[in-house]
Amino acid sequence: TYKKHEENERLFLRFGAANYRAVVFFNQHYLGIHLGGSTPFSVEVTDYLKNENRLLIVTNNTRRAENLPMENTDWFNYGGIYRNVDLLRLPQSFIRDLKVGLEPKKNFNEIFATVKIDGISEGVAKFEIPELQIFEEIKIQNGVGKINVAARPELWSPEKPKLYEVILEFENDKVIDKIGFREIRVETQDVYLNNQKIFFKGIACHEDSVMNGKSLTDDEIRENYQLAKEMGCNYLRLAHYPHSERAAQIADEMGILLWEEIPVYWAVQFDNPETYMDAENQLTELINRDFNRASVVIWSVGNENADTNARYKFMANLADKAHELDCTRLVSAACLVNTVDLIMNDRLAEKLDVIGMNEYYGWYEPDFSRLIKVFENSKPEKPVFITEFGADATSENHGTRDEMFTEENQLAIYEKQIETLSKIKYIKGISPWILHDFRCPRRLHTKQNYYNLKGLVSADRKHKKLAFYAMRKFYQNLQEEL
Ligand code: GCB
Repeated sequence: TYKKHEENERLFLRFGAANYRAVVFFNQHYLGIHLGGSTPFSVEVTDYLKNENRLLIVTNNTRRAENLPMENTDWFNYGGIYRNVDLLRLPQSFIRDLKVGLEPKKNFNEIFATVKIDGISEGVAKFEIPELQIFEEIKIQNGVGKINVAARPELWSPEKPKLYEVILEFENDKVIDKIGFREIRVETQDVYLNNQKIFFKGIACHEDSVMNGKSLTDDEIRENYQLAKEMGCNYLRLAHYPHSERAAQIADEMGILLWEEIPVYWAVQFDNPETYMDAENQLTELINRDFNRASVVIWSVGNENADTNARYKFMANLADKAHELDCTRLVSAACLVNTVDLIMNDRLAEKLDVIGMNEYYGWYEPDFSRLIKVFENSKPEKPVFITEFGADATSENHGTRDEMFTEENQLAIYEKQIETLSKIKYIKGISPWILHDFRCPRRLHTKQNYYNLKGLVSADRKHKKLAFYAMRKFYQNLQEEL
């Protein structure tokens, strides 16, 4: 039932995510279709409002070869409307977009803001950061405005995740956000956060909980970050699709650096323009959603695909797009080792700021000497992140170091990995696979029982496996060295 609040109000429905094709009808009017199961979208219903209203949303989770992710995923993809749906009551003219950040290469002395207005296209917006004594006006022309302001904010970092209240007002609309200011950049083989070299002590993470599937509560997100912190991490790789927007908001508050990714994952139809559109749209929606989150420092354009010409073109275009949309972050992708020549020579590296690399020596590939060769043979000109390594272990299953699926075996593989990786100077970040065990329909081994068991913590987060402590020790020692 609809009751007007204000004259001339406009009503929108905003879907946090619908997995993975959604068609929206309102009072029997077709309002649109959305593709991509992890990013938000909105529809305006103003023109179709009645006293009694009927909303119909058809969500189809059948994965298709030409979309992303395609049919085969190593996680349980769930389906339906699994994030919040909000009803927005907005004035005739409203703030459609506000992007705020620290202007790069300005000695931390300048803040920028860009604004998009829907409705009246000329006017003046009020931009304020009271704590920094910023009270400015932004001139809006053709629905857009931009300002650069001199400022000296306290910088956001994992040690001190300082956030400022930022307010924008235009006519009768007002948005308030909490925003941190930081600068991330790469120089030769190093990554700098606020001008200081940083090692990314990380862990990968899926969006999956025993109780709530993909719809993690805030407490569950905090629990994940707390576990990562306990392991000594300053960083998480949110694999393999955009996690909820709360994940980045909470990371902003708790001081965790994030890698965010789109599901360009395995056997993508790289030749198909429809597939490219899907990828670029998901990337654009993700960047628009999380642009103001200081915690997000890396956009990943995908995971584990062989270096073919079609794939190079597809992913190079995505990397260019990410750079074009956002010059305040780094762009990366999780690439594969060339296992024939034992070298990292993925051509996509040209387009990336940080080279991500997945490798499973000790698990899928038993011969560790080959990993050592890979590092000897590779001469990357950029920082390398080991975006995955790992091994399955059933929680509390104990045995010898050679016995697969035991915690001791997982530990043995981690120890060998740590020993090898810690000697490689160009490795500037590590995110083993993975924080906790997660549901996975492909994992049919009797030990796995539809779970991927590479977690360092059990699926219910109650038990920490032995390798968790090995990682913790490694990260703690790194701390002292730095
Ligand atoms: C990978 C994939 C990840 C899998 C993992 C595994 O390389 O990127 O999605 O879950 O290996 O456990 O095999």
